[in-house]
This record gives sequence, structure tokens and C-alpha cells, in this order.
Amino acid sequence: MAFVRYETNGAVGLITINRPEALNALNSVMLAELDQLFDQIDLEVVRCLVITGAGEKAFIAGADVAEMSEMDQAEAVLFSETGNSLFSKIEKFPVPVIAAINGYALGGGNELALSCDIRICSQNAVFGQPEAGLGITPGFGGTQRLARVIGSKSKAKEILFTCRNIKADEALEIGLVSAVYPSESLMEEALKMAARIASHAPIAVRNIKKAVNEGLDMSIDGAIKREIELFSACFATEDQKEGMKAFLEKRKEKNFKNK
Ligand code: CO8
Repeated sequence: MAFVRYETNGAVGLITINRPEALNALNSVMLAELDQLFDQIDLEVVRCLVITGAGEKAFIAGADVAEMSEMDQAEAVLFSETGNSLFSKIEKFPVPVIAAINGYALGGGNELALSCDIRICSQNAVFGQPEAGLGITPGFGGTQRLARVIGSKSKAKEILFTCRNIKADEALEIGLVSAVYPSESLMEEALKMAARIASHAPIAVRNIKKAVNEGLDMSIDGAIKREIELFSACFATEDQKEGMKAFLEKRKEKNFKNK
């Protein structure tokens, strides 16, 4: 692939957006490559994913402004639909996805991060939605996911209207990220978190992701019903038996089989 690298280490998959000369700006080819990659990830093996950007300056500095500058309205519909379809795929991807944000996460870059389950960043990370200054709205889910993630319509609108940059400490304060690390330890921490997640019962982890994601869009009664379904479904798995047996035997090592 021209703009995306993928490697695995045990049950952890690492996706690197690889266009550092343009601060990893998202173009149509990259969106297509990412879409294809997510379809090909081997879910028998991979239990957690990490996404980061190549180089030391940027996670993703937005959608490619040069490409967008040539688009007419019909092409903008297609571009927005393509990006939104990919980002929804990431949001609903069966295993957890961690965004390791190592610099600029602007526009489409912040929107990609918002579609991940967990966001952690380096101290030099900068977030923002500069679209209004370019004469457009966010078009890859930013007008919807930002407020849902940070839990404040007022703060989300302030960020979207002002187009101001948010530094790592503020991102932590408003709940946009869940941790900030020195640049040199970000990847180590991201991969450690992914390995820890991957060590747990995979079906239980997947069901937790479904319960949180689906439940937040439902009434509390419907959401609790969904939790009951997903909780009880675990009792039909071998991994529930293994997890509880290991506890009762005071055994730390567990042999979860994804079954
Ligand atoms: N698109 C294209 N190229 C980019 C982008 C981008 N978003 N960001 C950086 N680059 C390129 C620069 O053009 C430059 O290329 P070159 O060396 O050939 O001139 C190279 O990357 C390095 O960038 P800079 O020299 O600008 O680096 P600086 O350190 O001086 O500045 C910044 C870094 C502040 C991040 C600056 O590059 C910048 O402001 N970038 C643009 C940020 C931006 O506005 N992003 C939002 C784009 S809009 C968007 O994402 C909408 C998503 C939804 C679309 C839906 C469509 C329908």
C-alpha cells in the first residue's frame, strides 16, 4: 500500500498512516487503502488495534486540502460518504481501536481519532477542526462525534466555530483523550495498553464495545436490555469457563481461545 503500513505483533495490530511529507494528510487513495485493510484484518488473530501517524510531527493534519480544492459538490458528497463509511467501520470494528496521536490531529485527523475507541496522545499533540476557516464544515463525522465524545455541546461548538488549536493538556482536561505521554514513550504505552486489552477474553471485550457503543444511542431501558443479552451471551463461551476457573484456581495465566 502507498500510504498505509500494517504490522502485527502477536494479537496486536499496528496501523501507521504513512505520508509524512504531507503530515499524513488523508487523500482518496489513503481512504481506500484503509478501508481495504480493515476488511482484511484477521480477527482470529488480532484482538486490539493501534493507529498512529508516521514521523514525529503529525498523526494526521486533516483531509488533503489540495485534493479538496478541486472538488465540485458531487465529488464532495462522494468524498464525505467514503470517509464517513470508513470511520463508521472503525467505530464498529469488532475489536478495540486505540488512536496513538503523535502530533497534529486536525480536521479529518481529529475525526479519525474520534471514531476510535480510545485516544491517547503525546505532549506535542495538537487537536482542532479548522474547517470553517477553509469555508467548509467538518465532513467526516466531526460535527457529530466531537460533542458525543467530550459530552458537551457548548465546548464542541466552541471548538468547531472558533477553529482554535487544542493542546494536549486541554485535550485531557475536556476528555478528548484519556492520557498524555512524553513523545518518546507514546508508542510503548499504546502498545502496552493494546497488549493488556488483547490479554482479556476476546468475546467479552467485543461485547463490551458493542454494549457501550449501542447502548449510548438507546434509552436506558433498551440499553440495559442490550447489556443483559451481551453479558449472558458470554456464558455460552469457553472463555467464560476458563476465566472463572483460572480465578478459582488462583491461576494468573489464562488460555483464552476466542471461543
Ligand atoms: N492537506 C494537504 N497537505 C497538507 C495538509 C493537508 N491537510 N497539512 C499539511 N500539508 C502539507 C503542506 O502543504 C506541506 O507540503 P509542502 O512541503 O509540499 O508545502 C507539508 O504538509 C508540511 O506542512 P507545513 O509546511 O504547513 O508544516 P508546518 O509545520 O508549517 O504547519 C500545520 C503544520 C499547522 C499542520 C499546517 O500544515 C496546516 O495548517 N495544515 C492544514 C491543516 C488543516 O487545515 N487541516 C484540515 C483540513 S480540512 C479537513 O480535514 C476536512 C475533513 C472533512 C472533509 C470532508 C470533505 C467532503
